[in-house]
Amino acid sequence: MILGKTMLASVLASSLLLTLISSSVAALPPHTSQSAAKSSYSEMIVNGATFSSADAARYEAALADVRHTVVESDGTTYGYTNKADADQHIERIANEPRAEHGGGVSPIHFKSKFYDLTNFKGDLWEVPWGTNIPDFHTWSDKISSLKITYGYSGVRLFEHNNYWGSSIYLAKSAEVQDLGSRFLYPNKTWDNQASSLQFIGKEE
Ligand SMILES: [Ca+2]
Repeated sequence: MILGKTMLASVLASSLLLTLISSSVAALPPHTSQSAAKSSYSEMIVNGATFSSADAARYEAALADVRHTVVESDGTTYGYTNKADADQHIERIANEPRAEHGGGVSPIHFKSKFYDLTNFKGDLWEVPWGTNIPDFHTWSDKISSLKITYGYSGVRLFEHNNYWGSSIYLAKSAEVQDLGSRFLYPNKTWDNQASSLQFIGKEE
């Protein structure tokens, strides 16, 4: 096929455009933690009021004191300023009747999945039920999405080693495809932040 001048020019222009696009993509640092205000925070209930992120700056201001997040199995999310209030909520979830999980399957067979990238992609780390991890080592500040697959209990992630700092509790069956949508502090999300993990609940 012989290209006319106009067509050739247009082919050149689009390949130039592609070059520009790929170089700007390549210029982004890997695993950007999106520290700028997000426009897509998950809805959070604090003191009975529901906050959504239509206005990220207002959301961050309203939730500035929230340190502990509780995500129920259906994704409903609560924020607490005091750890004791979050503890109480988590205990309530952990003590819910679990008749639906009968059948004698030992929880030891359940593994939760943690991923380096969003949308359950990238390096995968599987953690069997009941293994508290005070220090993620190479997985510190790395998790970007997760699936809590245990039938019996949830998992609480902490910002720092040794179950210290802010926390986010994820009930059984909770999935988070992008921790960048989970508020940690103003200008900071849970993406690439968790450093230790505790199991909440007991084997039956
Ligand atoms: Ca990551």
